[in-house]
Amino acid sequence: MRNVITFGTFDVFHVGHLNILKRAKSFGDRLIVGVSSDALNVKKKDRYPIYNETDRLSIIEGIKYVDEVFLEESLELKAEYITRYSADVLVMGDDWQGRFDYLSSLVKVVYLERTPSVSTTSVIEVIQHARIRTPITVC
Ligand code: C2G
Repeated sequence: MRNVITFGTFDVFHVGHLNILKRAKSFGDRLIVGVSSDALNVKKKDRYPIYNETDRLSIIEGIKYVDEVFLEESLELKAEYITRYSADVLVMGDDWQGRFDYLSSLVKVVYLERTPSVSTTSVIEVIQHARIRTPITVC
């Protein structure tokens, strides 16, 4: 049994998130996902996610490629999470290229190319502009 672990905020879930989870699963038999807590997201990105951590955990848990989820409380706890979940492979998007090489004595570290042209930020921008063009009138 080969365990794969990956991490992310997965806010405003989109096809780039789905692609990386699908490809991560293909590296083993079980996929375990550390979903960044709201507090960790504030530290990383200086803002709260749109969806709170409870909802993001539920969404990721519901994806068919995902076998187990947990809350990632700190970027510095990777080694502990890897040991706790007996991970054999760590998969990260290549926006993190090189950042987790120090864990390669514990796990095989794999960076996958990000899906082009989609991000949580771009989705938020599209929604903001869509709201300006087509205001909703409630009467
Ligand atoms: N991703 C992708 N393609 C995109 C957007 C995101 O492959 N177009 C990948 C990212 O590379 C990451 C995962 O989807 O591996 C989750 O993305 P984020 O939610 O942006 O993750 P991030 O906030 O960078 O958190 O401990 C590490 C972090 O918690 C990673």
